[in-house]
Amino acid sequence: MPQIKLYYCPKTCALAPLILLHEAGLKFVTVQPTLNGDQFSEELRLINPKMRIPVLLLDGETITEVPAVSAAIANLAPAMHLMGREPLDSLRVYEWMNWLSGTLHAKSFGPLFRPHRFSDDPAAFEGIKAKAMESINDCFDLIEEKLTDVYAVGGAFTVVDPFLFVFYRWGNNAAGLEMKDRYPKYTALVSNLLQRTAVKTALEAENLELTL
Ligand SMILES: N[C@@H](CCC(=O)N[C@@H](CS)C(=O)NCC(=O)O)C(=O)O
Repeated sequence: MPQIKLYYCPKTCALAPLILLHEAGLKFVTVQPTLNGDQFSEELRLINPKMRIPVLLLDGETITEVPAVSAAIANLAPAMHLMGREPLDSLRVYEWMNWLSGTLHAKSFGPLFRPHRFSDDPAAFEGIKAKAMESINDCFDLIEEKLTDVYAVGGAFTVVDPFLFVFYRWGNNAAGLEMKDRYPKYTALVSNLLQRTAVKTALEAENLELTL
């Protein structure tokens, strides 16, 4: 059995790999890095110089970035086809994960949560957050348009679904959007995920809620 350690914090994008670890039925431990205000304390730098979570320690290898961490967990449970069953499904998984990470997370929620990283001028923060909200709305509209099923890819659960779950939660709980009214297909995907034991276990373990 591999030695698995996930650096994790409640309410963050690290919820996606946490769900995947539960889905894959793997034995693992979680570590919550200490916070210094709204930044992680310096000791995380030794593990991940980017000072971000999730970080997966897998038999001594350090893996960072949600798409790579998710793929690493998928590799540990090949029978589950978490990166997609067919070659085209896997391409769709890469397409989703790259866009969710680079556009919805980094370019949209990033400036909403931390506008100070985008300007040194506090007077600019409200404008940055407004632009971030525009981008979040555009991304959610596109997600709603793309979904045809309660799973994002290939009619089956893949690593994309828990990542979509994270952003739905942020849209609902952090950005204050009426997700249920505005995005029926996205809501159906999330509602379906909420029935899964792994999702329930991950949410319960971290005392997180999502009421639809
Ligand atoms: N591109 C990174 C982003 C990771 C990231 O920004 N994680 C957030 C939690 S959702 C974090 O560590 N934030 C701490 C900070 O921004 O200081 C990934 O996909 O893992």
